[in-house]
Amino acid sequence: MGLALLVLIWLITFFSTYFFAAKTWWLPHGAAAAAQWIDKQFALTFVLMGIVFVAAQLALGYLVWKYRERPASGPVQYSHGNTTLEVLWTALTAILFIGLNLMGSSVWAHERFEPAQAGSVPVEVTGMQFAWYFRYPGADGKYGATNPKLMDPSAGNEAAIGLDTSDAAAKDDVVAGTMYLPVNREVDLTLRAVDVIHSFFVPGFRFKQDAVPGLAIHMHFTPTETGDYEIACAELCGLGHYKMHGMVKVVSQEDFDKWLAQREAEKQ
Ligand SMILES: [Cu+2]
Repeated sequence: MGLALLVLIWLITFFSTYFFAAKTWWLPHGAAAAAQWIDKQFALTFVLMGIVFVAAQLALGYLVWKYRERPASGPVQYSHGNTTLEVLWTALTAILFIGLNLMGSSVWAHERFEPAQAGSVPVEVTGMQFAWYFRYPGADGKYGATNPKLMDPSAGNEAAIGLDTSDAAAKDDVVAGTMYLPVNREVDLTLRAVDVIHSFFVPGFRFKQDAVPGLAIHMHFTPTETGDYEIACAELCGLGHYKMHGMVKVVSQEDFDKWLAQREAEKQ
């Protein structure tokens, strides 16, 4: 029995480590400025945790086998444990955990606490059950007023987020169900949620941030390659959560300007 458990534990360890090492299910290609830093941090965390995981599981299998029940085994003795060892591994775990957090915090803090560069593209993201809407402030650079009483989700776009068309600043606001972004320009994001907490997750940009009702959360990032990128809601937000899906289209500055001008024209 001891030997069977040893083999089982080591086999589970081997296969679970193999799928990570072989990158069988891995992140898509990173297409944002911060992606390489986030991937480095991600890889470092995985390697360190992988070493701890493999060592602990190998030791577990070995000890299960070593202390198996044998005919000659005496009565069981209870051990108090080893206080020095307990203090040591608790301290090491704390150092590892806090250290990795400190190392990774600078990339996140840069996207969160430092303001976006001058000349960045302002986009407001609104999450609602179960869709994403993207608002561009237009030529005046100002988002117009919204009013919850004017919200009509079934009408989509401007009406869905309750844009108050009587507000002068709202006249040139463009609202779309697909996010268009120009390549290599920083995006100044404002995240809002209508009903419950949603999470704006673009795996290709390594970007994830909760959208919380009552808060306007500012973040910024820079897409570096043109193409289509999937948006997922990463917060279980209700029955339709699975279909709360969207697309980011990263295009050239020229195509972006053309698209925005076309949307402005459609509004008139
Ligand atoms: Cu959601």
